[in-house]
Amino acid sequence: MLTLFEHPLSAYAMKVKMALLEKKLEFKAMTPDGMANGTAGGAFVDANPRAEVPTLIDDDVKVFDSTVILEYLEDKWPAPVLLPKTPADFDASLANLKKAITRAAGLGSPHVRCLAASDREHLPPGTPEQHIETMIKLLRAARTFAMDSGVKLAVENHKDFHAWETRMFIEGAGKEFVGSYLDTGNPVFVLENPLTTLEVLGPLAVTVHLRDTAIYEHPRGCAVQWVPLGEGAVDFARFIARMREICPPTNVFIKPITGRPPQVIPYLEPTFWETWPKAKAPDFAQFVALAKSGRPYEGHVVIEDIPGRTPPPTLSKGTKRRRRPPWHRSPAGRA
Ligand SMILES: N[C@@H](CCC(=O)N[C@@H](CS)C(=O)NCC(=O)O)C(=O)O
Repeated sequence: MLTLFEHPLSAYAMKVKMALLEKKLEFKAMTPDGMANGTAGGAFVDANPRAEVPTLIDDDVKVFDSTVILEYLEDKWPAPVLLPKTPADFDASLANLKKAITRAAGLGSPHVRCLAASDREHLPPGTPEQHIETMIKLLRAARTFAMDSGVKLAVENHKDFHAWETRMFIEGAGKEFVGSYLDTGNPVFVLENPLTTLEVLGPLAVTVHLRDTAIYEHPRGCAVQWVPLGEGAVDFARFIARMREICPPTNVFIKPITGRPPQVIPYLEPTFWETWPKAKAPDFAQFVALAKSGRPYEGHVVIEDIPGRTPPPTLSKGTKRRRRPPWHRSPAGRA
């Protein structure tokens, strides 16, 4: 079970508790002894050297900083997604979306993040064209509600659809109330160079999230691994310059998720393409060019995000350090 070190009066901890409850995840909440007076210790400080709440323990994984915890939870339990599993689930998906809009409006947020389907392997039965149709129908069904609430739907390009497919349902529904939550870590999982994703979705961006990827050729295709920003193959100088030209004014976030092993994308195997029947050759060429330009990650790396595996104690310090966002890893320390 998940353990959350928290304090009932901490707004940071409340953020995390809301996410845990919303995702219906079981967790044990504990208020650590000795907080804020320098005497905290034990499992709490072991998990978070900053001795701050919230701190989350998920078996071997220890995560701190409320925003990083939210990203961890969303990454591991991405729910609820928009695309209904069956036609009978359409109304439940719409109700979920409306609930999310209501909450965003209640918090004063101009956007609500949405996921179409999380990843390609878990799309419901049907063709990509049918899924795009369903997405348009679902989003349109929430149009009046979203517009009246003053909230724009920000659909993340995840590991589910090519950028041009995502653009089809955003534009098909109506860009006056749906936009792109543009993420640079996911494109490689849909065979795209993040610069291609930017070209396609940039003009619709309502928020931009930066993540870097090491990518390189592999006998079965290529391998990819999320790495700290600036240490992978993505050309961020070019990305930001182009973003300035084509994106509407928007906030840019740094969204670190590292500590995972490299993952092979076996595009040299014919069966791989069954999932991607309409991939576009020019986009794929840009992706292959990126893979050819990159190389394996050679920085010190502790792969900790593997279920059932505990990093040896000698590595735990490095693990903690690398899990911190880049600005905490700077020589100046905590920003
Ligand atoms: N950036 C952190 C801030 C967390 C934070 O400041 N927590 C406070 C309680 S609201 C805390 O634990 N303070 C204890 C201390 O500073 O010793 C987050 O978002 O989680």
